[in-house]
Amino acid sequence: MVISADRFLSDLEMLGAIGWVEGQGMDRAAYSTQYAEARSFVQKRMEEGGLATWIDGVGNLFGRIEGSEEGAPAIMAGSHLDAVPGGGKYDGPLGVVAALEAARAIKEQGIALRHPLEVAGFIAEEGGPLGGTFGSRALAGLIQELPSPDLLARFGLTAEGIEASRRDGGSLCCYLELHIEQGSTLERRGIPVGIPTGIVGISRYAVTVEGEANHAGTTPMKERKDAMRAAADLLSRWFRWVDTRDDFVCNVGVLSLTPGSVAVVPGKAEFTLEIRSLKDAVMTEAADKFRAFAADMNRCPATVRPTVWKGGVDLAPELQDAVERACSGANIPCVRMPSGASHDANSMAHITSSGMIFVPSAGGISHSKDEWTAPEDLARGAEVLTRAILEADRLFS
Ligand code: HGY
Ligand code: MN
Ligand code: MN
Repeated sequence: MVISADRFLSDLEMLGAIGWVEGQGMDRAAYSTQYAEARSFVQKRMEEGGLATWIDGVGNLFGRIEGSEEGAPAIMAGSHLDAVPGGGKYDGPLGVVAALEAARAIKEQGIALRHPLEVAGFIAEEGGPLGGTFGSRALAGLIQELPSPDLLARFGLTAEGIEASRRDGGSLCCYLELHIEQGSTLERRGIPVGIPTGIVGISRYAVTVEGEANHAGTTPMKERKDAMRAAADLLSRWFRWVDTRDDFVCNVGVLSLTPGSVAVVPGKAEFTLEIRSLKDAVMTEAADKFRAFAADMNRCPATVRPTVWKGGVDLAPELQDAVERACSGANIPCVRMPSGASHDANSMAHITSSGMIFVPSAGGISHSKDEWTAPEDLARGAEVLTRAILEADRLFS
């Protein structure tokens, strides 16, 4: 092995303890104090490993070791350090700590890289008020619309900081990201490494159903404008249609009622509809179908406001091949597959050749306190990432 598996696993578990709440999972949202503590831990480990470090204008963390070729574009490897509420300890941090271990091992063993190697710990990858993959989208120059002034203030962001975090794609030759699969394909097939060929697109919509708040006891059922019941009716018609398709997935993860009192007929129901597909045209078709259902509401009108659109991306074939060579060099079986989850590699694919590596998720579980991957799978992923970095160093000029 090129890496030190014990050191890598120990760092990953120490990082996983920062923000971990027993019985609940991770509490480490972007820009939280736990996030800052986790980032400081990683930055310190980077510096102990001899990497130069910096934090950019939106809070992304970077570490860097130099290459032998003056002015050569950098290989970047990493992932994100934030977690969904109640999430697991490997979604994101696996890719950051593995990239750090690769850099340390390469430096310690005096392996002469031609290209500089940069380790990225991206911020705000998870869906949230900033739209998800925020840190990597800022780096890739994909933030078309500034967050609102109160969001900027809430997260201590500035327009200047967002602009300053933008990187010229020419300063990179490629990006590699190790990540847990967050699905069950690898486990079911008994294959230890996946090579993603593409990453789904994600679109999200803020849906509002307007009814009329009224007394929950005295208002006759036939006279109610019950926003909750109307939303439930809309969603049951929608999901019946969704079940006739297999080329996209959708989720309603947030729903709120106003005024939200047990004895009041809900006057308003608001929810977030998320649609994902490998094909952007399918996302558009599905959204149009949802809008048609929403337009056909008898007593409680519904509005559908687009809030996020991130198209799907193909991952670089030359990096898929490089990862495959890294696996065969270590006699590790692998399989190419799409990614149903989104990743920072989606942003990075807009400015540089980008590739990913998956390792199995036990039971396919993720975004849950029960997220788990066997230590040998974690270490194997870090080893493949390290070898893929060496392959990339030979591949790119
Ligand atoms: O939601 C996702 O696909 C990713 O885990 N943020
Ligand atoms: Mn992730
Ligand atoms: Mn995630």
